[in-house]
Amino acid sequence: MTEITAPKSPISAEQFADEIREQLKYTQGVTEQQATDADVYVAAASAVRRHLMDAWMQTQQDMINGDTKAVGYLSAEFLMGKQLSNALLNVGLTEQFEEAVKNLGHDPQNVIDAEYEPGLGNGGLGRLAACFIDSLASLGVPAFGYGIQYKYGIFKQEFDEEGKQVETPDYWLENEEPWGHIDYGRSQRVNFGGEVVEENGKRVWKPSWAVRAVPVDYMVPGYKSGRVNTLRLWTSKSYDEFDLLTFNKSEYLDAVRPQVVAENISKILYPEDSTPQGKALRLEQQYFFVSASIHDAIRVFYPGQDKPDLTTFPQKINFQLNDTHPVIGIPELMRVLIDEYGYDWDTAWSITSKTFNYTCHTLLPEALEVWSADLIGALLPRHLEIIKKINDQFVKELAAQGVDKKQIERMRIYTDGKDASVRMAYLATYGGSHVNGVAELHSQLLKDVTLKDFSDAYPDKFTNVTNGVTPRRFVRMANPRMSDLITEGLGTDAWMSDLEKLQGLVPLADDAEFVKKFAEVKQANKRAFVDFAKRKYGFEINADTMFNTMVKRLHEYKRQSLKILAVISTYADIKSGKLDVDSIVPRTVFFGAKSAPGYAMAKETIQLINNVSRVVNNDPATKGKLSVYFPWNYNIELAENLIPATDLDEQISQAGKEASGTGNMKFALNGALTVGTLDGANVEIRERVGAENFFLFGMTVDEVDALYAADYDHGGSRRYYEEDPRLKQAIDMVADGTFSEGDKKTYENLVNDWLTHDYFMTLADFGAYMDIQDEIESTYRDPMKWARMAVLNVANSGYFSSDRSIEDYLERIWHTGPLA
Ligand code: 26W
Repeated sequence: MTEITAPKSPISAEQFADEIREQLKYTQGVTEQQATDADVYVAAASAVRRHLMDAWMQTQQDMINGDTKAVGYLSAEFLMGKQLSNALLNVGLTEQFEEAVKNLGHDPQNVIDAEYEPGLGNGGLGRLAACFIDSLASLGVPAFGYGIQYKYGIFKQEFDEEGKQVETPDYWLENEEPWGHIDYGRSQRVNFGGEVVEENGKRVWKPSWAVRAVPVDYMVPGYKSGRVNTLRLWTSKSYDEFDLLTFNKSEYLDAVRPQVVAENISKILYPEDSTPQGKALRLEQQYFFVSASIHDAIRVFYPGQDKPDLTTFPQKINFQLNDTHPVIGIPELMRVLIDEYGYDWDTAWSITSKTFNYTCHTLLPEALEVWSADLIGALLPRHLEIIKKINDQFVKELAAQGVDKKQIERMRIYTDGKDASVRMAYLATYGGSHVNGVAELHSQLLKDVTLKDFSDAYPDKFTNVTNGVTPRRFVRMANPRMSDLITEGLGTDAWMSDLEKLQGLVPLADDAEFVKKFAEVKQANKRAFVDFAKRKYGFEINADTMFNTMVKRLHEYKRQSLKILAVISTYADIKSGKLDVDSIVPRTVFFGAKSAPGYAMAKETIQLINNVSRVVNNDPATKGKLSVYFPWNYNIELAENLIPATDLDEQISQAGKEASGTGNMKFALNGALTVGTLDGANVEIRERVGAENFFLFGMTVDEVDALYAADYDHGGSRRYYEEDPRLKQAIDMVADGTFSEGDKKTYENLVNDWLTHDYFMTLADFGAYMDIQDEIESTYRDPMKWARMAVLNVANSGYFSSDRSIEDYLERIWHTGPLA
């Protein structure tokens, strides 16, 4: 097998070892002999940063001096994963690192493991932002990621004895963090509160408090592009570090209060996905990072200018709004242009509406943020005035277009009355140039349902950009064995920056030798995962079983409950003797999922899965042929280890609910087959890999709608329970205490919901889901057939590279490209 040819950097392993020694001695003050794995990690990271420094500076200069428009990716979340391996790969030092670290007497894997994974995101939306900035840098496009450096990322998940989720704080900055560079000189003032007064015929905001936004800069190295972009994450600090007057009165706690309040803003990532909470602190966070970023961009692109010509701003940078979270940026840029730089309304509007674009990442109406006008008024009174004025202009514009009154009422950005509120998705749609969904089906549903009125009034604004994932992290780094085989098969590693090249593997699906090697790689990955899971979780997993995985946030619409009910049904059949355990395909089912801390139904599902795992894994009746594992604290590291080892991936959301999914892409690219519904990007994956290489089941969007129309969610589900004995048996087993040591109350809410409501139609899809399992089993019994299908999944999934997504954004939305 040919070795992967990492891009060679001009230095040798020996030189790299010397650089690590130098860091250890002169920066960290430890001798080579004393150095722990963690010390070597910090030293290696610092050395890598130094290697990137020239390219980073050059990229910034070229961006400021050239005339290539930049992209500002505004996102409340960046779920980056560990940085060291990725940086080594992109800068071409992977091999030197391994040799150098061995020479220093350390195991490279232990050094890599010493990095603490930052969890500055909830799930798909945050990870997409991380993939996108990797692709932007790899394509050489000048770009900033702008976000928040939360002190506490997504909570760490543990399970208690009863199998319940327990959340503990994730203080990721506990140890030295070598990647972020804090740059006090680029701080920005961010104001809040107060009132707006009339002065010389002008509206003037008199804020009542302010915080200092301090940027922490992360380098974003492109793969083989020689370009290094910037991820600028803001952290909040107080201006009044110490209120001396109060302190002199010896009221110590009061004296530090302003500091505590200010630092609260970037203290914690909200762990809710899907359902926003209208909390003041959340709005403060949003305004905090967006205001700082806008001012930062003006300073970057008009350095040292007191009176910059900001009519050119949209030619300098376009801001992408990653969901509604940064949408307050629209009134903020209006305010900056009018109040701070003296532009008239129309000029300001022309600049603003050309600067922003909006990506929607959801289909759940409850996930579209709506802020109470009172809250915005109290925190940002001038912005509320501007929003009202935008709304007035909008309403007039619609009336002039002949839109009827009723429709205009439905579309209002600002709704009057007692519960006056601001709809951020509508503000974003009106205030920006383009709106996009994240998969074909999702973009279509946005136009047809969620934002239909807007699509009727502004059809040209709407477009689609199907999501993608970075092949560097999720193929090359996560799956080196398969990557080597691909490189061998294609005779080049150019696929890593042009993933459509994987198409070249299609003929190899008929090469028995190649398919056999492919199956061996999968088996080796499974054994490697068994070792990893033993070390990390103490699990004893049998690698000679089908690895069947469902990893994603825990949400009812994603339907982890469908999967666990299917497992329970099989278990029940084994117990009752209906199913001969020796006749089934041995299977290991993996779950990974965090639930929002306040989401009761999701938490009950977690508890159920854990207890099914406990009961099934310990029952001699299953003879180890059916097992369930739920490694806690699902994160990027676990994804990188589990995805390459997976045979069968679950993408079983109710049709019309998952905007895209990106896990589905990672699995297909790593040679797992998918069992899935026609939802999100599953539709496009199936089109590309071929219907015959995808296990499709379940209702379509239209069938789901028809069932709602027939009042399914008001008692309709019960019929399925009564008519399908497999389903009845499984639900009864949950209800009768089998998975709660006899207690019938534990899963009461779940069971009641299934039988009376079941909004996401788990029961209605259960039969089809059980039926497809037969096809899955018989396919798996033919290992070469399965492996051939897996090869075709890999070969035809090159489209799902985030490089392609970014190319689409460049062409359809940003209209810019690489630096000259
Ligand atoms: C707290 C409010 C809130 C609301 C929605 C927080 C976060 C969200 C996100 C939109 C949730 C999210 O992560 N959406 C996912 O975005 C991915 C990237 O586009 C898609 O692949 C997923 O289908 C979508 O659920």
